[in-house]
Amino acid sequence: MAAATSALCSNPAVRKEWRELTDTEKAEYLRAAVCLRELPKAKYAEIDAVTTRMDDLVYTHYALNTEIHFVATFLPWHRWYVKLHEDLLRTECGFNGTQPYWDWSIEADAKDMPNSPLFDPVTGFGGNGKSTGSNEPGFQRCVVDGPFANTNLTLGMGWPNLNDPGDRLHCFTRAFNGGEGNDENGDLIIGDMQSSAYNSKVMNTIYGFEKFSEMANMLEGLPHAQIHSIIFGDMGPATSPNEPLFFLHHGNVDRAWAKWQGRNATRLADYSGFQDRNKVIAASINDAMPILELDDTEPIVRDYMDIQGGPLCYTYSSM
Ligand SMILES: [Cu+2]
Repeated sequence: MAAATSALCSNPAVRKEWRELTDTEKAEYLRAAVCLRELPKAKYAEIDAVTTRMDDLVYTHYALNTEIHFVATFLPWHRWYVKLHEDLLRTECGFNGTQPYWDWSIEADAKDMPNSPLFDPVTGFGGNGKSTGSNEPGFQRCVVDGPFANTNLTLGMGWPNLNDPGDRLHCFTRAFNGGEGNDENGDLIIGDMQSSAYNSKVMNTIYGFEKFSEMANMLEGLPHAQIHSIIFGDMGPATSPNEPLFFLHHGNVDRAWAKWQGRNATRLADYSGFQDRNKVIAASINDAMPILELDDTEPIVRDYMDIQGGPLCYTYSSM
């Protein structure tokens, strides 16, 4: 324990749950998140579908899909990515707060995901997509309220082409569902949006694992994946950072890992699994993580194991 705590940063930033923010703090985060979607791209000069600063992040996540999901690096890679996004909000959009997270187990325990305050049109991210009456592909179902419904914020990649290389302009959209298909009118069945996949019972099972690989597999495969699936629309495909809630969702996934780690020296160094989905190349804590053009130097897993060591200095309001 001594070795792990000796390098602790002295004044960690506190990432709060969205509901803990004041209305002013919420508005400031939403402002900065919109700002990043309005700035021009700084990377990927040769890729036409990438036009905004946010697209730089979306394209990176999309193009690396199979290298960063269902492989060992899932958790450290997304820890790095959420931090990079938070840094860009600060350096390029004047954000003066801290990355918030979304503890969706609160909605799950209440079986009330469709009415989450995060979908509030004024103090949140807007709600479910709605039919627009348009015949134009990509514009038939759109989020129509909240700060991201602005038509100036049309998106260049992803929906409705899902996992095809995307260059089709579309509106920001969500398609809430319970994973049960459509009703007799053709509308998606919402139900309780599969709350049993991400409630506190599931999280306690995850916290109970002894090994990193077991904990990480269930965290990624169950609550993490289901949140993407039940919100759907832009949250569904590999271009999911198009959905602004992506960063609050992954803040919570990161919090779950950090909570599991505690300040336990063994767990802060526990990293295992495979670099590839075929499970051929064993993962090492000294692996460099792929980032394409998004940043100048490839981050090393070792530096992203501890949220209060190395390049990181933050904590969560509830651990
Ligand atoms: Cu991801």
